[in-house]
Amino acid sequence: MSRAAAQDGVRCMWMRGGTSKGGYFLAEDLPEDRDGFLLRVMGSPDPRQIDGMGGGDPLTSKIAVVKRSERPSVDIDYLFLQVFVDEPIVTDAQNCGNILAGVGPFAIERGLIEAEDGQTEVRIFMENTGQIATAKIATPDRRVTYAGEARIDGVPGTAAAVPITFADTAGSSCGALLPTGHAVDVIEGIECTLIDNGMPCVVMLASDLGIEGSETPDTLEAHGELKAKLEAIRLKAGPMMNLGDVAKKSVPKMTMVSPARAGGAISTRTFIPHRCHDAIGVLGAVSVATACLLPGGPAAKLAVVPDGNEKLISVEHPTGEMSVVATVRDGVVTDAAVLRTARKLFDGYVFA
Ligand code: NQM
Repeated sequence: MSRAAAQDGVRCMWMRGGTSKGGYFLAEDLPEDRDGFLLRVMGSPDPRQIDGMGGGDPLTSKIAVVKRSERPSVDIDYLFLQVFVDEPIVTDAQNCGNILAGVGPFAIERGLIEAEDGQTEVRIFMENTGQIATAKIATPDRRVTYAGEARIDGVPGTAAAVPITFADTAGSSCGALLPTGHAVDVIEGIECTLIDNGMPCVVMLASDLGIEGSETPDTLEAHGELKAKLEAIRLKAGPMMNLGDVAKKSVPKMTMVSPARAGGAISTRTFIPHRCHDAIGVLGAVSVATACLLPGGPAAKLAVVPDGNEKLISVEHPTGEMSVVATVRDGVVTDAAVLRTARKLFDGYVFA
């Protein structure tokens, strides 16, 4: 740990992005021993992260690293880092569409992008997967505002809308939408769809795993037999999805689907991969929504999907739903849009 990072602190903004929370840094501000520094910042490894900023949950132990982009037609580059809570691991093996919601506002606030009067469109290169997202940020009088009327499930109150569009996310980490070439693979006796439309996910029927699919995350986290079965499937799915040995990786995510209960397309419970998500990840929801469109796959057996090329697929989760608007051409999802919000919580210096 450099003495400066420990004693003088490092410039950092803490933000809620969607249903996640974490530290946002300019790439140039991070010390050389980046991972050691971030573990100290979060207080990992420790289940409570009591000696750091993390909240004892993978969803509040997240980092965005942002810089001005040198790529054509792109404004900024965003690298997402997951800091494990109870292991000394910092990984870039996954992307995060929730933390992404804060990246545009952060870049404008740090002066990397000049705001328009009203709304500023920010094109973001997602370094983890090499793809581009476009976020629209509310900027009345050329200043970021976080206040607004948009509501997303899993976050109390309302905030300024941050609509985000993803294009060409198929095979983001696995090289292909269906890395095995099949809509169904049987692993440990369970029918699985191994899919990556922005986030590597294993999609299974909740009923095949012996659960209803409406249980609370706490109930599912206490279900030792279920967790052992999911991990056995995950460790086999990893190499099949071109992810290699996933024992120490946060992908693939494990989603169990059941019939929608609140008028949506499908209901989900997702392990990410060892804790059960209170909601569902953004790109996780895009991948699950895409799985709903695969004839013969477990999700398509249950999903209620509208006709037409612009499909609103409401993915239900433990604290509500996430609406994915998928554009479908010739049976292929070409792009997907979601609505998120973000909030600046503090701006200052964090000490390691
Ligand atoms: O899938 C949690 C989250 C995520 C990831 C996770 C995410 C996404 O809710 O794009 O947002 O699956 O680890 O922040």
